[in-house]
Amino acid sequence: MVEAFIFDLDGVITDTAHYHYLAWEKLGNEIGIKIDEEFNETLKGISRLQSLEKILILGNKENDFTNEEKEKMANYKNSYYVSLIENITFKDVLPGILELLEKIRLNNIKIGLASASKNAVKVLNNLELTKYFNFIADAAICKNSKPAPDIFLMAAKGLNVNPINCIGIEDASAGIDAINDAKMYSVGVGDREILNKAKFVVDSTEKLKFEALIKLFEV
Ligand code: B16
Ligand code: MG
Repeated sequence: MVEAFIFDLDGVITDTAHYHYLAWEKLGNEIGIKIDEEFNETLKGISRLQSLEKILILGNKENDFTNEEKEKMANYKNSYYVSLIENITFKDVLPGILELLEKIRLNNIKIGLASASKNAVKVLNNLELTKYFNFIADAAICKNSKPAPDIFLMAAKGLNVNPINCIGIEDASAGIDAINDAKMYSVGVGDREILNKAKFVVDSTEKLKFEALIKLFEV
């Protein structure tokens, strides 16, 4: 029996990946590292500081900065990102998500959030979706970020459900690994080849249908 659906945020509920990209691109320009959209794909689901480390490696600058400087750079990126997400509204909810949340709630199944983003609460509020979530796992106090299962396990614990009775939904390969390691049923949204470890994949959020997901889980 499905006890809970646990959602990733960026790339599943709304498409903030582009804003993350614009913010990293701005920082990259300041420190002489060119970041393109293809490279940005590799940052999906990865924490802020891990993303910065990857960017520095890309520019062969991984040994050029102190931890304090790295923190300053991450804060600089985040300030710009936060200014970009100010303008998000309910119109930015991805297709099919509101219907899915409504059906899950109507069926008395719990809903959790397992995002790597420390801005998740702000984004959910701007989308006007907070009321659907029974528990929002806090990335700020999560020890190991995706692909570790910690944030999904934190969500299951907060919801008081058994992980094996949860469906996790993710757009990033690191997130699918996290769901699988948490022993949840993994559903991927996006490219089948990138998400090849997911138990079930759809190519867009509008194909996330409640009845089909419940059936898959119960087979
Ligand atoms: P922040 P998700 C992730 O969110 C993003 O995919 C990733 O690109 C970002 O670096 C990470 O959140 C941290 O975000 O800088 O706002 O704390 O996909 O796990 O919802
Ligand atoms: Mg994501």
